[in-house]
Amino acid sequence: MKQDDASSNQCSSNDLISQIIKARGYDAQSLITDLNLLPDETLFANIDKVENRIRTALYANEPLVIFGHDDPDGITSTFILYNFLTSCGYQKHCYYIPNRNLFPHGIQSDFINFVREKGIRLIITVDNGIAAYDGVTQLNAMGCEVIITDHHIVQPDVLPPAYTIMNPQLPECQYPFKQLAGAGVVLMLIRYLSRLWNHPVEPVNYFWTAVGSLADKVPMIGLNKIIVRYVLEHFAEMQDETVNFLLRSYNRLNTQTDIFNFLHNTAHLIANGREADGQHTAMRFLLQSGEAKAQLFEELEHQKYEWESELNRIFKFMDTLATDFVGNWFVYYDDEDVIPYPLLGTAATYIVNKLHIPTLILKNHNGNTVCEGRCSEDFNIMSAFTHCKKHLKQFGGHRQAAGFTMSYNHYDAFLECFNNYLQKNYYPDNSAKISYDAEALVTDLNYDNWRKLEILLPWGQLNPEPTILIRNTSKAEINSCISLDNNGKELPSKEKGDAVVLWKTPNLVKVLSWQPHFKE
Ligand SMILES: [Mn+2]
Repeated sequence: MKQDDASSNQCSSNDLISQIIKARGYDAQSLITDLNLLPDETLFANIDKVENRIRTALYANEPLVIFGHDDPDGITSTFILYNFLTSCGYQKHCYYIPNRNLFPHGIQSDFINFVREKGIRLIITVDNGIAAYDGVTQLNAMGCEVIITDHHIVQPDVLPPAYTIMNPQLPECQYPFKQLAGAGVVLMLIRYLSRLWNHPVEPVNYFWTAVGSLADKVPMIGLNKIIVRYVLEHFAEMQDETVNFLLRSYNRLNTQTDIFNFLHNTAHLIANGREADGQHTAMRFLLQSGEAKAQLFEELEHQKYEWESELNRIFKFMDTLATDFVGNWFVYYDDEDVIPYPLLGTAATYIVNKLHIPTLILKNHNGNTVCEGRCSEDFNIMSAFTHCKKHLKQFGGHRQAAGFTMSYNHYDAFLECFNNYLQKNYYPDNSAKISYDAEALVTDLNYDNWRKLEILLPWGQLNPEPTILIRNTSKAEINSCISLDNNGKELPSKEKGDAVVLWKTPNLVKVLSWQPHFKE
């Protein structure tokens, strides 16, 4: 009997990590993470102009507003800049977090009114602004200057007429890493200010940048990975009142996995808290202390709980839409108002994870049609929207996640345009079979091996949890070692077979594929 390659290669546990490193093409160099590897911030186009303008404002005691965004990346971006200015002795800065449930994305009339009433002349956007051509034009007309810091895709033909723009995606920007989150861009800005002003950047800023970056699902490679790994390795230095507060209601963080989960949990908490008039519960939670902080925390926890129940309801509904779906792209217009506006993107992502095809979810919102689009790496939904822009009022985003606003009477024309683009530019690769990083025995999925894998953290886009092939195993055998994720592929109850599993946490795997074991 011929031995099959795999069984002769009954990999010992030590082998597991080296198999994964090899499968992913990592070398020793790519596993080193050191803040000294961060590029020189002067490579950012316009960063000198940004510094100059903020310094002038600081000396002149000018009122200034940080215009944020109501997701964890926007909240952390706002908080990092706000706090840094406070620590430098800035006295007249405030923030404004728009509420996407009340107004469309970007600079809208609510913010314009706020600026007018407060008599503010200087605005710094964080995690947004690059698509705010009209908003910036209006602010300019009021005599304001707008500094844009953003990480979203630049549309060169509608670049806002801002005082200056800091965005790694600007064509002329020499900064080598383009995939920073909004918080990452702000972190690089304060590192630069800190250098020029001789004022320290507190280590906890890396913590908040990691929270924003993980929440924004930026690729966990390059600088994003360096920043998050720095937090995992130096967590003991990342102290501020909020981190200490959160740790009090958290179990001890013993491992890098625990810290990684703590970062995600913190992001989930501050994803809640939208209010009116530029206020935000999560921002107030971050900035307050003592009893007020504790109360705001309770409010956020409550909202998080409600949100999670709502999410479960939506996922169940999306399941009914996705079951037996046939087609190479998915579109759903939520006429019946089942999906709340803030969950459109989440609902679209859910469908992409299930069906692996480009997905659009639309609904009426404030008299317009709004849409969130999502897709896998085999498509570029932002290019598709750009192609259809004559039908859209406003659009923006990234390759795999973008959104737009349009007037309803353009819907049919838009769909036709989108479909045309898709016919010419989307080639789904159905033949792609599930690949894996390593082969192992089911008993290798143990705690000690997981701990060794922690050098590969943080998991995220382009650096997912390891996928492992286990040959000639059964449901009972896997279950005797580790728990099975309910969302994975169902395993036959008795039959033995070859399974590819995603190793998600020390004691949880999700089955991605299964086939009967091949015997000669
Ligand atoms: Mn962002």
